[in-house]
Amino acid sequence: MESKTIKKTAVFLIDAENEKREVPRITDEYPDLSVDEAYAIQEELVNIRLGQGYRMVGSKMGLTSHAKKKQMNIDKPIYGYIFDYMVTDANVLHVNELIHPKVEAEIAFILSRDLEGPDVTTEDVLASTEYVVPALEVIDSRFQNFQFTSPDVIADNASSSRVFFGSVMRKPDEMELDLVGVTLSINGELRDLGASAAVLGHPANSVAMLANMLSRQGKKLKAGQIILTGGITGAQLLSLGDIVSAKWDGLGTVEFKVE
Ligand code: OOG
Ligand code: MG
Repeated sequence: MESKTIKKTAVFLIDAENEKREVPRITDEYPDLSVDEAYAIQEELVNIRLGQGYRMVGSKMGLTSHAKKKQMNIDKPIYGYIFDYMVTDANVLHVNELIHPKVEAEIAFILSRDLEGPDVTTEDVLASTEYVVPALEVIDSRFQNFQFTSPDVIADNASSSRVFFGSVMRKPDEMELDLVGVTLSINGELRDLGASAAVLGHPANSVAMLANMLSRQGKKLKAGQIILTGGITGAQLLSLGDIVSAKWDGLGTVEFKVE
């Protein structure tokens, strides 16, 4: 793909997000779009956001659990980035800012030191983690009907949209991080549940995989960054008026209202 087309496609996706408009898949027009080209579009999109003055606060892994892979019919993990405008302190999701949001329960890591691949291990991640926090990620694919192939969703910054963090912070050695039970409820009704081992056997494996994937692009994970490790359960579609509440064993509760 020519660099002109990469730029044009990144702008197309940014416009869709800004205008809250679902758009056709990139692969409808470019069926041969490769994973590398898709990450090049994502990188362009990230640079446009940085150029607009937004700050990158972290990164995310996606499609790391069986539930998510099955739901989206894609079997390889992907990554994307989280910006400051995606994180809110208030427990409110403004649905009129989004297209067709879904929510998923995750565990997030904050690093105490940089992690640079290749060959980053789970032990390296645990030894470099300042703390873990619970997170509800709101994903909002810019593609019609929330349907896409792997290169499409990579180009679309892994559907990143909003994130709500919990206030409980734990050191990784304070808990069995692969045995964190989580329940996800909407309007008091249990919608899904799981354990954190659903994420690649251990959520720290997801961070290690991300560090190793980034190293192929000469990039690394930086201290202080937030890293979302991926939905433990399938994502749930949200509607106006919903009250979302998730509980993590040992990590408390995160709640928000869809307004
Ligand atoms: C892609 C993003 C997936 C996760 O946690 O698995 C993701 C999507 O499903 O739209 O964030
Ligand atoms: Mg996610």
